[in-house]
Amino acid sequence: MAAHRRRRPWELPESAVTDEAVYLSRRRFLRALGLGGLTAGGLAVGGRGLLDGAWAQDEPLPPLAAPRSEAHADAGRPLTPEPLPYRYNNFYEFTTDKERVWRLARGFRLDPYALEVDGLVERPGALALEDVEALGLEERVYRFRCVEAWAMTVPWVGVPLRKVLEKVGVRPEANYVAFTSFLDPKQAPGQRGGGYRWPYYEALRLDEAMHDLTLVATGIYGKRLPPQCGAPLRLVVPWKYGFKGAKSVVRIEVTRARPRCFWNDLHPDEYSWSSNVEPDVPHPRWSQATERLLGSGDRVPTLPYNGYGEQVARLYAT
Ligand SMILES: Nc1nc2c(c(=O)[nH]1)N[C@H]1C(S)=C(S)[C@@H](COP(=O)(O)O)O[C@H]1N2
Ligand SMILES: [Mo]
Repeated sequence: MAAHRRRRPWELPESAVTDEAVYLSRRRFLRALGLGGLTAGGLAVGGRGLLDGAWAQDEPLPPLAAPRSEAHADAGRPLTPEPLPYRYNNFYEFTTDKERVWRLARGFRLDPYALEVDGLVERPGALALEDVEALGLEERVYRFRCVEAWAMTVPWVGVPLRKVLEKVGVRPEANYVAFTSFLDPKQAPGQRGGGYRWPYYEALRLDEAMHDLTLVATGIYGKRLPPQCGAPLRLVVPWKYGFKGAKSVVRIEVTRARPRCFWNDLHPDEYSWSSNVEPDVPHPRWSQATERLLGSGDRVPTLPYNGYGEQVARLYAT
């Protein structure tokens, strides 16, 4: 078992989790860009274009075009301005400081990459990224809700996980699907200490994994995922808290017994195994009734199942 941590880094003042010099220079950098208030819940940025200076520092991302799914063309909210989801990340393999992930993940590559799919399947094996994408890439705009109460709306490019599972053939005795992220301490400074048990691991029930909304994403905003967003392939489960969406996944295992999950193992009292978005169920240390939009900084009500209840509530009907 990983060491228990009583407080999560996100409740600490930023200066406590960030080298002071870096912290101060970042403040100056953001001030120079005209970015005033950083809030606990997210970057409160007034409008588009403010991050253009920082945006220019990204490595160019190869285009990844896909037809936009009509059913998922509109998530009922404006899209989060493109640079922001590349500048504010949770990816503890690199750092717990959301605003520094992009810098530390720059140049991160899993090469060669293969997605191992095994366990209770008819045809276990390794899939290349192209094998996954050949199953039919589409673009879908989804709302995204982190358990820390910040939220964004982004166009993912990906394939329903169901298509991957159908390709390998799920055996009848299967009940769950487990996801394992990469392990490479040479590239990921956060994996060289910190008391967490790497690699990151997550899981879904089989019916959740087979649900049409559940995506494996290889792109965002019509381009390949940047490293900080979970390149080359991540999971997206829009009705659950963001941490269920494992990044940089290298293995999918279909199982009979219920797999363990990273955050649920660390703090079962704070992060339930299923972690559906439930505005009426407060986190022990904060309310989940509202969320702060990355970009505008507006606080808006959180919806049951993150607004996807019509599609998924039947999975949980007793
Ligand atoms: N491997 C891995 N996957 C992860 C995480 C992580 O630290 N490591 N963080 C999770 C959390 S808490 C969130 S909110 C989302 C953040 O995705 P984003 O940075 O692209 O917004 O990734 C999830 N997947
Ligand atoms: Mo999160």
